[in-house]
Amino acid sequence: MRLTSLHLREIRMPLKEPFRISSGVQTLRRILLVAATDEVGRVGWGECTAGEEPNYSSETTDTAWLAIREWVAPRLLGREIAGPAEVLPLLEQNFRGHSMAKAAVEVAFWDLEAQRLGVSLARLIGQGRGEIRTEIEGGISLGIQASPQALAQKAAACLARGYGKIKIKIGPGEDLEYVAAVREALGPEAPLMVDANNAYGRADFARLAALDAFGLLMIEQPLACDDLLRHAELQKRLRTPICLDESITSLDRAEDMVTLDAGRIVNIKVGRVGGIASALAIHDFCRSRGVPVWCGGMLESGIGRAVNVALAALPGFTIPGDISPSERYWQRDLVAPEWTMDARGRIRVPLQAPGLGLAVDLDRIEDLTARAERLAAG
Ligand code: OSB
Ligand code: MG
Repeated sequence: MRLTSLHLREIRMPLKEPFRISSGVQTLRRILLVAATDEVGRVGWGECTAGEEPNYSSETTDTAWLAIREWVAPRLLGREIAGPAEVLPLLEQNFRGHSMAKAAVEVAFWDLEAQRLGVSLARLIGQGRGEIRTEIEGGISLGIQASPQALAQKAAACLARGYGKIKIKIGPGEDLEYVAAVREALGPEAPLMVDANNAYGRADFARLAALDAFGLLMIEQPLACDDLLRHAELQKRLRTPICLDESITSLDRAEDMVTLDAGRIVNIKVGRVGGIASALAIHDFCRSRGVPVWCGGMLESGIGRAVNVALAALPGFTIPGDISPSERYWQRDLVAPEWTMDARGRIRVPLQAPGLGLAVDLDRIEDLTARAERLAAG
């Protein structure tokens, strides 16, 4: 396959409600979309998961735009490429970081390949990996709220709505009381977890150990993203499994996590690990080691969500992901049909239509576009 052009667009989509985590708040998403055209005129889509500010990782919408224009596109445009699995190796040579920028374009190659073969993305990536799911369980990630009571009310409503997992964001001072209130509201059996987004340090180990009392499925990324050793120390003191998110930037880091026992569950995000090929490698490794994985979210539009749904259909994704229907985030999404979740909390995996399995609403994208740039083979 050969790319003839890459069309970058920044679209602006207000979230229905602000999303606050320990490291910052998001209200308006500035999403970078990539449309890649191949030599026969097919168009593949990719969504960059970088945020507006460098609080989750060092990447942002603006740094990703720069990285794609200056370094990603020149390596790929006009070049004959055997398949989507060849893209990341080309992008990794003497090109550090910028995983979300790389992934946005890599994903478009997978969409193009699936279209070329006439199969859904889920089937393409599921090939040789056993039975893929026809539906996945939805999960929700709730931002930090004004009070424990407000959060507990929201969480209870989500459980009643059918979500298969409730995740709540925590940070120092906004933790034990919040978790206690939510556990009380949901009952002892409800699938509940917390995500700290790097907010704690060694001085907080006792406080984190107190979370053991709440029967949580896991504690996600309590410590700094580059600190596997202290995660291992903490895991020794916890009964609750640690799940790593920000720390897992590659297959190597997942292997390190297992070697060091720095965590026992992995949150896989395509953007953070540099694309689908890397996500698949992490999935395969974790599955071979009996380490459960689940698919994280980055407040994606319907395009990025399609990738998450396809990934979550793989057999190693044994825990519901942070995958919610379109209506949880947006007044109106930019795909048709929008992503829906039934009363049992199930989201259907599109397996019939080739590629992402849905129509991208170009008029809607045009309306939301704040800037655009076309990059063509030189
Ligand atoms: O840490 O998982 C996270 C959103 C933005 C940045 C980081 C995270 C999240 C989520 C969102 O938890 C989950 C979703 O997309 O619904
Ligand atoms: Mg997280």
